[in-house]
Amino acid sequence: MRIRPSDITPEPIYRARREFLAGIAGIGVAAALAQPAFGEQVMNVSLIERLQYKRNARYSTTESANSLADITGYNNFYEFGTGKDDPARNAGSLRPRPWSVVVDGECEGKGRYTLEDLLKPHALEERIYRLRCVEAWSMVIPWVGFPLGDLVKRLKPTSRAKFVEFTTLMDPKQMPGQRSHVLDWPYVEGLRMDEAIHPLAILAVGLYGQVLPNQNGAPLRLVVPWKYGFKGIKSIVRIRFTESMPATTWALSAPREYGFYANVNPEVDHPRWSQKRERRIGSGSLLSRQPTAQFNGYAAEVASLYSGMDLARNF
Ligand SMILES: Nc1nc2c(c(=O)[nH]1)N[C@H]1C(S)=C(S)[C@@H](COP(=O)(O)O)O[C@H]1N2
Ligand SMILES: [Mo]
Repeated sequence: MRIRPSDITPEPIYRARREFLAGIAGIGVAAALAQPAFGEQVMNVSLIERLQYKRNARYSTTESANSLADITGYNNFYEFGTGKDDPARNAGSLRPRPWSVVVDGECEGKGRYTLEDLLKPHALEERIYRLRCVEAWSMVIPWVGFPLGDLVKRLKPTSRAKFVEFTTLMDPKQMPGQRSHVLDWPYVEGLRMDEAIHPLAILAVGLYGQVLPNQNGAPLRLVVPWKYGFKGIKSIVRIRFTESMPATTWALSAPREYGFYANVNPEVDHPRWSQKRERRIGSGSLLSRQPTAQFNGYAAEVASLYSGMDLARNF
């Protein structure tokens, strides 16, 4: 991994993760590598927090990844404030374990799953994906996760299921941003079924080889690399299969600006700014502005999902 000494996680975050790991040991975590704890004594971060996974080169960009400092220090997670540095400062109050996910709606696999049970059958992969925020900045992130489609298959949607809806935790005690009505909480996102089972769509549980930091959506978040970042809902507590299109948070909040599809599209400007270019976070000032690619560079894989659709109307 390309973790530099300067990227080492601050101790409080690290401690929260270690507690988290104690809860999910045995589900792909390198539990055997964990050393015995002595009170709150600091242990070797890279050994204890590393997840077991295989790299997926086929679905990874060769662009160089952003630093862990960029990825964990420049975030959108309005449940912890609307500033880019608010999540890093405030997300310590989130308790990502114990955690469970309710599955309901049009499927056979309804029920409440502990995080351990939800993850158990799924082998983890590292995939280095571009993330393009609707605000015209971008990053490259080495996620660790598994295909959402594998989970969908396992939950056996009925023939009536046309969409998958995801919901974030609602708990103003853990998520102080929910005390302000900046969005209609809880945060909800959704995908059409064919999008959800596309092999590029993943549920992430880690990044840079370690469990997700709270500010990046611990313990479980969606990553859909051909869509604007806001589709990548964090800290998921509910997965529901529906017949009709889910009412999603940003589309409800500003329907002229944010649609259900939210495919990255340099041809369709946001009403208040252009989407033709993007600023790569962390790169030198000369090269930091670069053109945005159709479907964020994943057109060869996903354009066929939208054949026949007017993408200027279905934005
Ligand atoms: N629950 C929740 N999920 C969320 C958001 C949010 O505010 N709340 N922000 C979204 C936006 S706009 C982006 S760009 C990505 C940012 O993910 P990152 O901070 O891990 O890079 O998370 C998305 N998921
Ligand atoms: Mo975003």
